[in-house]
Amino acid sequence: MTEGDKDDIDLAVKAARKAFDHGAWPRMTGNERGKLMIKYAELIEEHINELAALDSLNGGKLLSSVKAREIPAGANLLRYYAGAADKIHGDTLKLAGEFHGYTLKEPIGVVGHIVPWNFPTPLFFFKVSPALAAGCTMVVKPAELTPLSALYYAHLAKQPNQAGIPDGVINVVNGFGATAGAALSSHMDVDKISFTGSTEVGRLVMEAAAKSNLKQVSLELGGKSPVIIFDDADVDMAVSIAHMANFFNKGEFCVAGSRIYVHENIYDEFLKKSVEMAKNTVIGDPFDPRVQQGPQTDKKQFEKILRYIECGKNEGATLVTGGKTYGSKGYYIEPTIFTDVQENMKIAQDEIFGPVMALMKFKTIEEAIEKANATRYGLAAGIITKDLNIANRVSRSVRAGTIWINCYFVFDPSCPFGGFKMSGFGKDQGMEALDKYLQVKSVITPIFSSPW
Ligand code: TXE
Repeated sequence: MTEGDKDDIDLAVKAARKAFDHGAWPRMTGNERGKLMIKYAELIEEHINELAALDSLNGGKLLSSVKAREIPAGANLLRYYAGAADKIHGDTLKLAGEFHGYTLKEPIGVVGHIVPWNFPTPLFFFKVSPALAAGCTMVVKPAELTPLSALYYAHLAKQPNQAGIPDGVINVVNGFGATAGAALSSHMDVDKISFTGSTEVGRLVMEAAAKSNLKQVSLELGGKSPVIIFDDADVDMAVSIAHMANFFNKGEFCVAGSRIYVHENIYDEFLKKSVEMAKNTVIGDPFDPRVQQGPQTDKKQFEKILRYIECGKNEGATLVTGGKTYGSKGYYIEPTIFTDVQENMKIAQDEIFGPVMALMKFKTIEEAIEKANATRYGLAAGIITKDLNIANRVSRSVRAGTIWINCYFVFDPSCPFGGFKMSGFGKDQGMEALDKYLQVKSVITPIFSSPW
C-alpha cells in the first residue's frame, strides 16, 4: 500500500510555500486566476464519466447521482469563485486627524484542507475553489477511504497541458488521519486548516493548531439535524422529504435529518407511508441505475451503524422496519425506522451516519422548537408546513446553520454552509467562505506631509 505521511506533507507544504512566497498565483490579477479556474471547471466536465466512476467505486455512492449532481457541483463551485476572484477589495477609511487609511484583503497563505469520504468531489471543491480565488496555495489531504478523484483533480489542474494552474498551488497528499492529517494540522508553515470530518477529530485539529503555530482553523463537523413536520403539511410530500433526509447517500451525510418530529395529528398516516417507502427502497450495486441505496462506505461505518441499531432496541425504542443487513455480500443495511424514541436516547443524540430514522411526536410549536434544539449539534434543520408564520418563527428559533423549508439537501455555491454549536464554525460556500481564506491588512498614511 502507498500512503503519504509526515515527510510527504512536509514536501507538499514546502512546494505550496514556495508557490505562495515566490510564485505567480497570488500575484496574478483575480481576472487571470478566474480564467484558469473556469478552464479547470470545463476540464472536469469533460472528464465527468471517469470522475463519477472513481467516486462511486471508492465510496459505494450511486453512480447516477454522482454524475448528475456531485461532479457538476464541483465544477460549479469553481465557476462561482472564479467570478468572485476579481471582486476582492478592501475599504477606504477616513481616520481622525490628518490621516487616511485603507484595507487590503490578502490571501491568508498556505492552506491545509482535510476532507472526508462521504462527498469526495463537492467537499474537495468546497475548500479548494474559494482558496484558489483568494490567491492561496494549498495542500489537500483527502480521506483515506476515497483518495482517487482528488488525484485526478490534481492532475487536471496542472500546467502546461491541463487547466494551467501553476505547480505548487494545489498539492494532494493521500494518507491516514493520524499521520498525514495530524502532520498537516501541526505544521509550522501552514497558515490555515479547513477541516470537515468528525467532531472528535475536529478537536484534535484545533489542539494541533493551538500547540503549533496558532494557525487559523475552520471546522465543519457532525450533526443530528431535526426535521419538523406540522399538521398542515402535505403528508406525501413530507414522507418523501423525510425519506430523502435520512436515506440519501445511505444516510452518510452530515446534514442527515435523522430526528423526525411529526405533529400528532398526522403521525399515524406519516408512519404508515414512511414504512412503505422504506420497504420499497431498491438496495444493491451503486453502478446499477435502478438502485436507490448502495453499500455503506466501509466496515467501520457498517459496524458503527449496526451497533446503534442494537443500542436503539436496548434503549427501548421500537424498530418498525429495517434494522438488518441486506444480502449476503457487501456492507448493505436496510433503511431503518425507530418509533417511541425519547430525546435522551443515544439514537436521538448521536450522529449515526447511516440509514436510520428516529421518529418522534409533538403537539405544539413551542414543544417542537424545544425538542429540535435539544442537541449538542446545530448543522441544519428542516421545516415542513404551508403556514408562512410557522415557517418564519421556527426558522428563527432553531439554532442551526442551514434551514430548509419544504425541501431538504438543496445546495448552491451561493449559500453559506456550516454549523452552530458543536457542528463547528466557519462557513463553506458563499462569500463567507472566500473571507476564510483572506486576511485584512490596515494601511495608514498622512494626508498631507508627514507630521514626523
Ligand atoms: O472521520 P474522521 P471518520 C462523522 C460520521 C462518521 C464519523 C467517523 O459520524 O461516522 O465522523 O468517520 C482525517 N488529524 N463524519 O472516522 O476520522 C481523516 O483522514 C488530522 C462526519 O472517517 O474525522 C479524514 O481525511 N486529520 C463528516 C478526515 O479527517 C485527521 C464526514 C475525516 O475523518 C485525523 C465524515 C487527525 N488526528 C465523518 N484523524 C461530515 N461532517 O460530513 C483523521 N483525520
